[in-house]
Amino acid sequence: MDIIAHPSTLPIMLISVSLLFLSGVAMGSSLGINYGQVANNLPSPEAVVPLVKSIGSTRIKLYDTDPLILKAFANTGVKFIVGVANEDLKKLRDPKQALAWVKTNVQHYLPATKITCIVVGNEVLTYNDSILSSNLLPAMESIHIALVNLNLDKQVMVTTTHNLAVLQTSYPPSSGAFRTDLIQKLTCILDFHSKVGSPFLINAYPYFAYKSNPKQVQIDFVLFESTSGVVDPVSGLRYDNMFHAQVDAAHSAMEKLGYKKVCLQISETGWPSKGDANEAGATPENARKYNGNLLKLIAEKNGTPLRPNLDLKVYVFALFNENMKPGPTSERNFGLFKPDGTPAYDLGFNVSGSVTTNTTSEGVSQPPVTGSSPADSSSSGYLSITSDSVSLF
Ligand SMILES: *[C@@H]1O[C@H](CO)[C@@H](O)[C@H](O)[C@H]1NC(C)=O
Ligand SMILES: *[C@@H]1O[C@H](CO)[C@@H](O)[C@H](O)[C@H]1NC(C)=O
Ligand SMILES: CC(=O)N[C@H]1CO[C@H](CO)[C@@H](O)[C@@H]1O
Repeated sequence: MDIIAHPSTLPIMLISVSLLFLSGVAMGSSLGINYGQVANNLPSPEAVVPLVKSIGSTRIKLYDTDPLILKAFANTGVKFIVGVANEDLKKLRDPKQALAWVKTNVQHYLPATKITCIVVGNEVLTYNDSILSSNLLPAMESIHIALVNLNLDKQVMVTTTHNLAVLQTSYPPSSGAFRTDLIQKLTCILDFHSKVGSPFLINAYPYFAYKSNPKQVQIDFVLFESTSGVVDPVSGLRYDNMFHAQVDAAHSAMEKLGYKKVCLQISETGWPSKGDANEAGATPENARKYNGNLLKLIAEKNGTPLRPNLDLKVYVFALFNENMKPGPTSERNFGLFKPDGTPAYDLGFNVSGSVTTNTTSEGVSQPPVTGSSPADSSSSGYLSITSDSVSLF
């Protein structure tokens, strides 16, 4: 049984989904979080700045180049990854258009806003749209050449994101292999990464594997709470969570094509706190366990069984619940925070820095710091919807 099934039901995130990189200051970790904007009730980017700071974020990645966000985060030291929408790939394979795009959407904000990477298209290859797919690498190349011409290629990387479904085989992890019909394209893309030194990005959701097969898949294994784990019969490596198994399946697939040295990063992962009746596992408690355990894992910097020394970069999906996302209820409930800035559930981790209680220009109240212990100072608080200072760290 392929316990690491990839649902083709992965969220359609064509537009305006952005990513935030969290760096747990207290833990010295490097965690990212998606800052999606498919919603009509989110706070203004200015109001999001303190929220991001409160959770120790130092990196943000956008699927677009939202000027309001890029301006709001100027001089904050936060590093940005910005995005090109799939529908713009066709245009941007033209080097002239790519140069104009980079000038307007990247160079314009430098150096005040630290844009470090451009994600060209999201999950393009798994749309099975041959025209869209054929524009992917040319667009990546044109944007890279534009950066070279502007002398920005050393500070701004070019990449794209892939759905885990680019894998044909994902279990056991050592058998990880790309879909045969995508191997040619992926080889060229990996070759590009290898040449320019940019990372290969995968969106990986153990949640979907669980949701599609809740009777067979052990919840403890997907929530990082397994005690026994699973041994890969070929490599002999023991996996105690599905996330690492998915990541190493991708590592194996890359290695099979000869690209062991290209750096793999996880551009999206997460767990919804709410779902429809038929969406097993979508609860606040499971979301807290998944994201909390993930944070802990990343803070430990132990790498994966196959790559024990890897400082894996992971971006959690998402900063906010997004009320305009289509699909089942879970799609609108992946956020760590509600649109008003209060936690969507007991996040189980501390925040550093103060969170303002002032009302924003849009009338959205910023979260009060709640649940602080009496000894807590006003400069640091525990962001929790419970008064119980449960913390994983
Ligand atoms: C794309 O093609 C693959 C392989 O033929 C198939 O398994 C998958 O379901 C298709 N996905 C979509 C979204 O059509
Ligand atoms: C989290 O914050 C609370 C309240 O300030 C504090 O008591 C607790 O020790 C903190 N936990 C960690 C792990 O920092
Ligand atoms: C308008 C408003 O509520 N302003 C407050 C913002 O927060 C500072 C610091 O707590 C207060 O001093 C302001 O009065």
